Amino acid sequence: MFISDYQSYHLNYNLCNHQEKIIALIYSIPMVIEQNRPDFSIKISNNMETKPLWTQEEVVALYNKPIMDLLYEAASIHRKYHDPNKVQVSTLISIKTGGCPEDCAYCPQAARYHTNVKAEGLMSLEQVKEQALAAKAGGSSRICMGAAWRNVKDGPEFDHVLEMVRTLNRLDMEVCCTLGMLTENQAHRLSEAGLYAYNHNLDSSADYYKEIISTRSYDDRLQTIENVRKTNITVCSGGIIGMGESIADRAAMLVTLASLIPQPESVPINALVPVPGTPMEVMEAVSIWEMVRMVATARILLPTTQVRLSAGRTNMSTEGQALCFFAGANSIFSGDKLLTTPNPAINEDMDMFKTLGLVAQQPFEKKNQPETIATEMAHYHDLGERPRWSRPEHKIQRNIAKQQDK
Ligand code: SAM
Ligand code: DTB
Ligand code: SF4
Repeated sequence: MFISDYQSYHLNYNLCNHQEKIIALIYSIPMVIEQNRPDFSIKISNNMETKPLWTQEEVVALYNKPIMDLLYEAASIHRKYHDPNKVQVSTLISIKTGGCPEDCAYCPQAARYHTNVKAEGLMSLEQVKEQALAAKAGGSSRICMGAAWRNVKDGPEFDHVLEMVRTLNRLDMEVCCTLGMLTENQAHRLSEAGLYAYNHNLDSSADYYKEIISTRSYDDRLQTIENVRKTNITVCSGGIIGMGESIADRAAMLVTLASLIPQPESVPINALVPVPGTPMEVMEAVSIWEMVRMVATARILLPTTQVRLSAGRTNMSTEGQALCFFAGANSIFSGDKLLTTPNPAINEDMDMFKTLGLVAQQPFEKKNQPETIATEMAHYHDLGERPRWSRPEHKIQRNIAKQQDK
């Protein structure tokens, strides 16, 4: 029902484009009905500025446009939907670092790679609260708690994370988590605790994904996003550029993100941080022009989304970042550390905001603060879930080839 309503809107749109007025009139009936339903009107407005169904080829052409044309187009859309001088500021807290069983080729926290990251257990509530308050004092409106987990398992550790969510929501900050794969019941439990956003990145195109991760599937990722969508939690999902993917892969990833219904409220664009000891250590840093093109293309496909300039800012000048903000980026991670790698110092970012005349977005400007439901009143409980998800057999050929080159 949900999908077919949306498809009937697309069909209607395409028919109108082809001037098939009589047929369009017939198909417009469900659209008119749907427009009176509040949630569907959000979906329409999410896709209004963009061609509803972008093809990968069209997006590649957009990405490759002369930079002035691309910037003009993206900035025009940006100004229509957002205050161009306002930037949302999030701070990451690594609540459980390293020792992860997955094989994500970019990640310094994967146990199988030999990086400088030391595995640590779950952080205490006091430490998280202290770091969150410091971030709030530094102008941050959102905390994103990251755990080096493959997926969430019910039990004392997840209960502890739920308590962290309750605690931070009481600080009147937007609370986000990135804990790996999540079942629908777990998503509901986070929602009842007062979670504002859940980050789960697609990371790459479905095709290129096989080159970077073999321990879980792309469909697992989409399923987790779908589970989050069944709750009141907003979706944060994006990817990484600079892992050896083609422009067609970048376009395909954006098409997948733009086709989610509704589109993600937040899309982080990360430039790969090539960490020594990971299979990606040899990758060259992405150029600022690739970042500008990726942000601009994301902005055009995702008009109402907050596009976040994420990992990789330490390599970018103020001028480079200014171009990204002009192209439609309106969110950053602040704080001198991401999860395990460096990020620009807070005072550098404050100077940049001052130079560019940017102001920080206040918490809950885009959506009301979620209510924290006391555990005794909760509808969703610990089911003892220890989901297996998929375990694809695929081995990453590309990394083996790289090892042999050495
Ligand atoms: N373990 C959870 C998961 O994978 O969903 C959450 C934490 S994981 C570190 C969150 C995201 O950080 C990844 O999906 C990836 O996009 C990003 N990331 C990790 N290492 C990175 C790197 N070296 N450079 C850029 N982004 C990176
Ligand atoms: C996202 O897209 N990027 C952030 C956050 N979401 C979790 C993480 C970046 C991590 C960079 C590598 C590190 O610091 O470990
Ligand atoms: Fe583990 Fe997440 Fe890193 Fe993959 S990205 S290795 S799942 S922490």
